[in-house]
Amino acid sequence: MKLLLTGFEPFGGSSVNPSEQVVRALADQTFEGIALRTAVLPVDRVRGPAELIGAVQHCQPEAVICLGEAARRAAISIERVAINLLDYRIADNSGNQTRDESIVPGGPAAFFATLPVRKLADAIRGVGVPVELSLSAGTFLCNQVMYELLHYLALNKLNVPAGFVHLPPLPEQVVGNLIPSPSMSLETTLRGISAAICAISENLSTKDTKGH
Ligand code: PCA
Repeated sequence: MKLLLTGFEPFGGSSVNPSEQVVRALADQTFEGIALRTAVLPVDRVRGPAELIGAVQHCQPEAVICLGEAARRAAISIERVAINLLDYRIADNSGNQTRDESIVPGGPAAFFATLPVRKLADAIRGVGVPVELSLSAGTFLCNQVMYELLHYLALNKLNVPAGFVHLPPLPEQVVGNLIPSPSMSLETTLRGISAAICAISENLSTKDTKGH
């Protein structure tokens, strides 16, 4: 099974992004029965989604998991839905701060993830890693790439399970915070995402691709 796993470069003044580190670490690992393809996307309103769609066209994956960082999340968060709204709370790495715009004018209000989200959550919990199903991917770039990916797959009638998973920050990103906020070690996050990858592969081999 060919699976595309993506992360994002650092943004918002941080020098690291756990999603980039997870993608780079897992790119060197072998998963039985899985051909893993990886990409690290720029935090740029135009180039981020464009590079993701380009990677999908190039790799022709059978499943796609996009990863990103979410501040203040205490668990790996499997996103159930992407909404057709850009309302950036901070600027992207190119200085764009889009407010109150649609991602695809006239497009559907929302798309549900087509990954088997409940099974992924069970698999992550099964290896002892905190996980939740999330009802909002925000209104920044992660929601945007999830929406654009699901829109592209739907438009092209590609039956490829796809979705987005937000990761808590790494401990070194929050250690200096005056108000304490949650984090997760890279090792723990890697264990959870590895379990999710194996669960998708098992689910695809049983041909049950029920999403939300
Ligand atoms: N997180 C941001 C964009 C890049 C990332 O890793 C988000 O949650 O939208």
